Amino acid sequence: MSEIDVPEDHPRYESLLTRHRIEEGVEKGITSKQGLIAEGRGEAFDYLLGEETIPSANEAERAAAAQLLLADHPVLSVNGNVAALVAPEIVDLAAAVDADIEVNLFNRTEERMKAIADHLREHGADEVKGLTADGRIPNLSHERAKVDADGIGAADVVVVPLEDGDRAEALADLGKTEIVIDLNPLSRSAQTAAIPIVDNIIRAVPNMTEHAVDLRETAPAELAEIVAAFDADAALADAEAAIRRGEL
Ligand code: PTJ
Repeated sequence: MSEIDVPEDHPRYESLLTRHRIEEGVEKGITSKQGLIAEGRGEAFDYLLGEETIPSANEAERAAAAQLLLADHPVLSVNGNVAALVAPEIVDLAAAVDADIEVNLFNRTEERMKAIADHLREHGADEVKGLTADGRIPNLSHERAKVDADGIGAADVVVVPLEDGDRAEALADLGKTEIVIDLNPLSRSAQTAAIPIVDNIIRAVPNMTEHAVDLRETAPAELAEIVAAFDADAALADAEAAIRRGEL
């Protein structure tokens, strides 16, 4: 048995585990109630994708790892759903690619900011950015625009999981290279990303870390080739085709 009272070989184990973590996140004041709805949307797409990492998503995760290793100042953005689902895995990815972790919320309240930062620290994060909030993303309303000037504000590459389209677009407009994790290939966030990863975050983040560990000794020129060979439009089209096949 595991952290939920369901055997790990249950066919819907991952999905039930994910729901359980999101519920716990809401109870702990980490995840917003809207996060429950976002999770439901994600689950529907994951179901149609066969609840597995399709090959084009694996390629995206490898390209994302290469892009993060090449970055001068990579930042992993964490919201209430991400913290509830993959806090230890985010800490591992940050260590593997030497990235900052920043809490960045759509529904920002100081209580949730603090609860998420504490949760990340409990799972091994040394430093959590986002609470200083001395920077702004232009063209977004006040609370949603807050970032740390020396975090997302100064980042060249940002991982933005489960984000709404407005913020993903506003971040991309700032000239940041955006890696988006989103199960909906048609979402604006996925469409604006330099590297869209159409996969469940619970599979995507550990797989990115594995790729980063494998690529750690790779020369920058070769990493750049991996990034250049990745075709975002083809990956999105492939994910959409996989979802359409799942509908039949
Ligand atoms: O914690 P906050 O205040 O920052 O709020 C976070 C949410 C997620 C509520 C907010 O960003 C939001 O409303 O997001 P959306 O617009 O519902 O978008 C979430 C996207 O993530 C949707 O396209 C979902 O399909 C996708 N998604 C949901 N769960 C997962 C997912 N993608 C990958 N893995 C998941 N587990």
